[in-house]
Order: sequence, then structure tokens, then C-alpha cells
Amino acid sequence: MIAVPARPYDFTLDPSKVALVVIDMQRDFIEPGGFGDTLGNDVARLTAIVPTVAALIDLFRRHKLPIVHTREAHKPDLSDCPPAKRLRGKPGLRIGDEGAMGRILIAGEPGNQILPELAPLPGEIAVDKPGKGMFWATGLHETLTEKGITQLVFAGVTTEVCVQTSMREANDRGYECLLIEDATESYFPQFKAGAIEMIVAQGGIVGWVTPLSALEAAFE
Ligand code: C5J
Repeated sequence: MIAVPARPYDFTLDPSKVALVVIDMQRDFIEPGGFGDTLGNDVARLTAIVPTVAALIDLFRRHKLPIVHTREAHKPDLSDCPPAKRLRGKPGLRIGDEGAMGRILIAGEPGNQILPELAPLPGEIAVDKPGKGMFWATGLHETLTEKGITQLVFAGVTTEVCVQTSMREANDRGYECLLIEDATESYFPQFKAGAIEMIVAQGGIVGWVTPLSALEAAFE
């Protein structure tokens, strides 16, 4: 067992039961010209965490611990995209429309790929998720259960949308969840800060939060 200093109190990490989950580090959300950019967001905020996410992935690879990568992705025929999701708001581009990097949030399109520097290696789990949360319509809970995983370390984007939704889904399924605060980001700094406070409030009602340096030091 490894004691990781965290908020609201130390996280007891069991290397035999833990996996890293990297949420939606895909070009659509992070690169200029992608879906996030067309929605008017400052994608530079998200680009800034890429080296930290890469270092976190490297830590898990060096310790031969399992890694899950997710992409928010829909089938080309949009059969897994509810109209209520596709028609929301008044964006310049909608899910399935042709954008600068291919069809927006469609599996297999260039913009839907994970950034090359964070790309999954053979043997790592890559999940296309049609929802914000990583368990809806993915079979991921069954995969993790088969591997005996009960603890999840979270990174990725965006903190208050797909990361927090996935943490909440995981919490309800009995996983202990640790968010690496400098390996996650939002287009809105106040939403990231708020999401983190919601996670650790009330004795860690959703989970624990710590910086990468604390996790790295705990592994030494
Ligand atoms: C969003 C995500 N923000 N990955 N997706 O729509 O958080």
C-alpha cells in the first residue's frame, strides 16, 4: 500500500488494484480548429496540461500499471447520439458536421484522435464513449471488474464535464477515485476550481484530489 498525501485526507493506493483513466485528451477538445475551439473556448488552457498528463502516463507505464484512455466519440451514423445532445445550443458546428479536422466527435475522424504524444500503447485500454461519463454504453465497468480494479486515478478534460461525470459514475460503482489536479483542466478556471471543491467536500463525497508531484513522491 502507498500513502498518497491528498485532500481531504491521504489516499491509500493499492498498486494491485489501481488503474489510470485519461479522459478525452483528443484533438477535438485541445487543438486550435477543433470542436472546443469552434465553441469559442480558449484551448491554450488545455494544451498547457499535456506535459503533466504525459508524465502521469509515464509514471503508470514505468510501474506497469493499467491505463485507460477515453475519447468522446459517436458512431458515423449518429445512432448513439441523442438528438437532445446534438441539437443543444447554437454552435457553429454540431456533432457529426464536417469541421477542420473531419466530422466533429465521430469515431475514427482525425479530430477524434488522442493527441499523438499521449496516444495509447498496445495493451492499454482505449474506450469510445458516447456520453460524458465513461461507463454509459461502454462496457468499461465489466472490463475493470474482470481485472480486479477498484481504484481509479483520473486525468484529462474537461474537469467539470467528462472528468467529473466519470468520477461520479465511478464513485457510484464503488471505485475509490483520485483526481490529479494539475493533469486536468477546464476552459473555465472557476469551473475547474468549483469541481475540485465539490469532489473533496464532505469528507471526499466523490473522491480525493492531489497534484502529480505528490503521487510521484509517494511512488518513490
Ligand atoms: C465536453 C468533455 N466538455 N470531454 N467534453 O463536452 O468534457
